[in-house]
Amino acid sequence: MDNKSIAGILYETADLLEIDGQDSFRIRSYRNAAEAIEGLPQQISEIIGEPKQVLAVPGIGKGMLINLQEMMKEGRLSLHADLLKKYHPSMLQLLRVQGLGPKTIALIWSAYKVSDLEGVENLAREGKIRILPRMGEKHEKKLLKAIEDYRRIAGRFLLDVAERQAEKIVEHLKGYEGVEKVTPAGSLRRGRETVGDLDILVTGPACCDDAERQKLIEHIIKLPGLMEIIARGENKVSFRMRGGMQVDVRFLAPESFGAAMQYFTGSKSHNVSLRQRALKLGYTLSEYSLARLDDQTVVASKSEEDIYAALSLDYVPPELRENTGEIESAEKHLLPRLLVQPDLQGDVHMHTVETDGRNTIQEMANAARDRGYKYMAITDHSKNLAFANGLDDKRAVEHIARIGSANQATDGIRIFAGIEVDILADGSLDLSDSVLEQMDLVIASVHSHFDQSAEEMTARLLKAVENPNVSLIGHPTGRLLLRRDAYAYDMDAVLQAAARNKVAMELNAYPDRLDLCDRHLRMAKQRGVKIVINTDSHHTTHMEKIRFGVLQARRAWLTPGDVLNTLPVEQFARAMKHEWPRP
Ligand code: DGT
Ligand code: CA
Ligand code: CA
Ligand code: ZN
Repeated sequence: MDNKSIAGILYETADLLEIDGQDSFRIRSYRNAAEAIEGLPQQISEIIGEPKQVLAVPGIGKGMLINLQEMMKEGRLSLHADLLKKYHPSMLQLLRVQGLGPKTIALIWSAYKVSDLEGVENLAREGKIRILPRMGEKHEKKLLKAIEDYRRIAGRFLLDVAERQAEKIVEHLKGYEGVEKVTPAGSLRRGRETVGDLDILVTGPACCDDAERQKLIEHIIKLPGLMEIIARGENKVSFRMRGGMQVDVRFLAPESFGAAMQYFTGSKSHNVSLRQRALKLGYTLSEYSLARLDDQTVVASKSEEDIYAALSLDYVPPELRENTGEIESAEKHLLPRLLVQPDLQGDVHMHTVETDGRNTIQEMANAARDRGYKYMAITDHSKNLAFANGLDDKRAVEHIARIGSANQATDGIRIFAGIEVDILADGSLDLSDSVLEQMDLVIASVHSHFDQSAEEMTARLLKAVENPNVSLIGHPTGRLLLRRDAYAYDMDAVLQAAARNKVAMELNAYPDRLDLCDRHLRMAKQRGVKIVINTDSHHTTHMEKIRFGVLQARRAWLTPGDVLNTLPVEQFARAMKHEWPRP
């Protein structure tokens, strides 16, 4: 353990002691020690064998020495660990919110036993913070603002937010005479689950001359919603939008557009590997061109396809450019035929007005049919989700009948009767087996007790996977992007059990979930687990979110064969009863 990590733990301990209402002298002793250790020229680890030297550090007494010895020996501080167990690790994130100090956090904790960002935000929205002692409406407003800022400073944005922002900018630029091509590059083009900043590339006559470019910049900065200009140069303008997103717009000559697209799409580590390959082949690769090393003759620059071809590589789709084997595969012509949206024949996770959805069975079915789907499933919630008016056994059976009648009455699409049943804390399901048996498909999801230990959560999910009525696990890690972490469990064990039992994993396409994530999807594929891509639509307009799922599937190298809802309807129905197609 280095000084920095030691100090970090001591600071956190001080904050947690304060939340715990301990006396100020004790709290101060932890903060003082942390400060002293941060400023120390030598490492504590080097002098820990000489207690006298450690005690000579101002701010460190006998009690603190024992703490330091424990940290050196065990790699942890039991007091810190105990406090975290008592208050939950999410407390630490709360402490990082500016203006939300230990005192306020303690107050909220003692009143509501809430310790996470999302929970506190909900309390504030419901007006439950203002009624606490020494609080008021103003504090509550400030708190909401602070949480919003925290998220913004954390500095990343959901894919759909970034995409919407980019579309507005592209539209604004396209309306300008002399602009020919406008393309977002960077992480947005790669379909990464969150986006840091937008990288937008522009080319056309308006980019080819200094005076023209300055005029174009004048046009750009009239963009509605632009908050501040960060940098204004010859070939680039950077600005920040209301809401905090930063945008880099770059002006390019048409002849180097392909090289720039390649460079600014990234990822950085893909580019590093590609440049190394270029060097090995006697070329140099830059944002302007691929050129020969000896005489600088340009070999390729107009299009990305030209560049990859000149490097003897198959074209690498942007979603794969993360330097996780795509260059080797492109060289050997082994890149997979990635999933595309038209491969999907249905969307099988949807809610209706019967629980927390906004539309009827019929409205959802019509919308799915309009999208060209051959099948869909209604999967309302079960009773454990009381706030969503979840179904009990009796209502679930009645709902099956309603879905059946809608299916009878509707041409052109098969409506499956399903359920999204809660996986209870002990891994049992929220509805009777005799009811679940009657379903065409059963999605089992965790919606409560997220804070179980990894062992408990693993056992819970394994039990659900082993239930013969379960067809797939819904949003398998429960994460909410930029809001809530995945719950911890042994993913490998669960995937292996899923492969054995032929239980699929969902890729929940909703942009704040994207769950499983690309990395876990690839892991699932390697373990032989099939995927179902769903939107979890609560409204007919949500179905279009499916494309964010397709992007993540592509990033995970998935082909149509890896995804069950590419199957024709009868085969899909069998796959939901553990009869997967042979590879
Ligand atoms: P983000 O914005 O954090 O979501 O991620 P990116 O990938 O959009 O990263 P960004 O905006 O910093 O840069 C855009 C692309 O430009 C990046 O994917 C690759 C390229 N790039 C930026 N800096 C470098 C660099 O130092 N070396 C190389 N090879 N490429 C770079
Ligand atoms: Ca970027
Ligand atoms: Ca950037
Ligand atoms: Zn759902």
